[in-house]
Amino acid sequence: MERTGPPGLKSKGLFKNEVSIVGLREFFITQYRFKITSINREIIFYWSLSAITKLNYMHMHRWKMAAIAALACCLIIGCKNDAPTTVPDNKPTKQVSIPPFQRDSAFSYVVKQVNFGPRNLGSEGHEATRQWIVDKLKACGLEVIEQNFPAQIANAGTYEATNIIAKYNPGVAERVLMAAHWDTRYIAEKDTDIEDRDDPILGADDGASGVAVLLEIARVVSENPLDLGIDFVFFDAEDQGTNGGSTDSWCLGSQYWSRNLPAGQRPTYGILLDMVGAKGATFPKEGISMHYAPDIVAKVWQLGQSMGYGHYFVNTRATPITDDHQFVNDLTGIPMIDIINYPNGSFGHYHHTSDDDMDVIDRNTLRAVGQVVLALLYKESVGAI
Ligand code: 1BN
Ligand code: ZN
Repeated sequence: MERTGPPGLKSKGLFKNEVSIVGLREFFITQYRFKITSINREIIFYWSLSAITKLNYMHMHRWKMAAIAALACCLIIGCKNDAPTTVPDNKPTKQVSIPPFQRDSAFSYVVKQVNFGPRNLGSEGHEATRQWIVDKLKACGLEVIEQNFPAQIANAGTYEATNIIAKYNPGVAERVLMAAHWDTRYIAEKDTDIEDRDDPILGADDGASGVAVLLEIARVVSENPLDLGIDFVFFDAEDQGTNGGSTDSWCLGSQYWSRNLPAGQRPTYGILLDMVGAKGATFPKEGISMHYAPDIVAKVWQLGQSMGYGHYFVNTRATPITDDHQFVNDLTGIPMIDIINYPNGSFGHYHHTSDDDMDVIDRNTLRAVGQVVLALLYKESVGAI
């Protein structure tokens, strides 16, 4: 098993994924103690000042005043050493073993999809990828449903599209929705080369990365059972919209899924993964996620930072992005966040260009996202987060 955690955690000789709760507890205890001791220090300081002033009025001997001042100093310095306190620790202490997310496996799933070619609606790559995703999910023992719907693409006709839904622990009431889009854009409208702008993109990051992380999570949970329901949804027709046109021209799969949600079981919340595989990716706290699901954002980003992935899960805000989570939030009321590489309110240089290929993918980015989501799911399953 890999031992590549942050130095502080590694020095304890524990696996990165085993230590997360301990690390969190220590962090909160330290924070709490610091507050208590600074307050104590202030109280002792002002108490000493007033005592010395009063004694001065009482004409006390200077040596007695000096002794009291020295005692106060000792107390102040003593507090600074953060001696153990009896502060109650209200953080969850339940231990849970979090299995490793295999970055090489996820990376191979990106390669596989890219090798199918562009996966825009009506393409050969689209059909081959649909079948491959379904087969992978069935091989994990998941219950798979193909939800077909007609997708109308502006000026490009109507295509048969498919949301792929896979249920892990279908009988368990407490459920989390995990989603990504599996189609790729039919044009490279931002390409620097004007001649290439009509070509479909490979979508290594914009499409394949989210699917790859979800498939690796499906593999891990099928081999390491947990007591939580997971609804994996692979949305189709997310990326066929019109730039500057109607918002509704994007995210057709999530719109259809949201309008046709079966009655009964509803996931408590959802996480969308979009563009989660690029080198140097950063995931800001995106506007729609913050509007509809600030608690989920806080939970995921704090967890990511506590696991040593703070350089991905950054504490910056990003303007709202039209993406599948917008329609799930608007149409179903299920709070859903988007983990998306959108630094400083803009996409990477490769976005919607022919450069969105394997060269932009970094298996460490895939691992960071996958390991944080896995930790979240396993902790949720025992109520440890
Ligand atoms: C994200 C990645 N999206 C498409 N590729 C969604 C989107 C739609 C972002 C419209 C901006 C505008
Ligand atoms: Zn896109």
